[in-house]
Amino acid sequence: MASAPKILVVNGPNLNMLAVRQPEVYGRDTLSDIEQSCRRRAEQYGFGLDFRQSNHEGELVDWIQKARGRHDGIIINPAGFTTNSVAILDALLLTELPVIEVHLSNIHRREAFRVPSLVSHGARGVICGLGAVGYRLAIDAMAGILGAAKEA
Ligand code: DHK
Repeated sequence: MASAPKILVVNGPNLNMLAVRQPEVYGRDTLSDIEQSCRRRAEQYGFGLDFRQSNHEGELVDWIQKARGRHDGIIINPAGFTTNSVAILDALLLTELPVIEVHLSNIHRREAFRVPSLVSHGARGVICGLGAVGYRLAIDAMAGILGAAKEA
């Protein structure tokens, strides 16, 4: 039997502070709450899930690079690196994996400096403004991309 598809969920800087950090913007779920809900959704599809967060660009780049050949898709909230990290975009591109970009808040309704996203150049699709639900929707979308949607 083929091994279960494995999804990497990568979270950028300050997302470890969810629930404390501007809850009116980013919501009241902790990152751990979001991780648990992603795990439940991934299990429904039979996906393995690696869920990570770092405040350091190089660490994010290392994890993304290593996903090549090890994972089947990447879901990323690049947070404060969205508009400025060529390194993260390049890492995503070199993986040749399907990428879905997620933002908790609607970055298009906020300050002008939060757009445009560089990461979007490497993303199959973008979900933003739906809060923590956006992560679950990204897993649903990834299931569709990987052809696993019917099995859930
Ligand atoms: C998270 C951040 O930390 C911000 O830097 C982005 C994004 C928006 C979010 O909505 O999840 O601008």
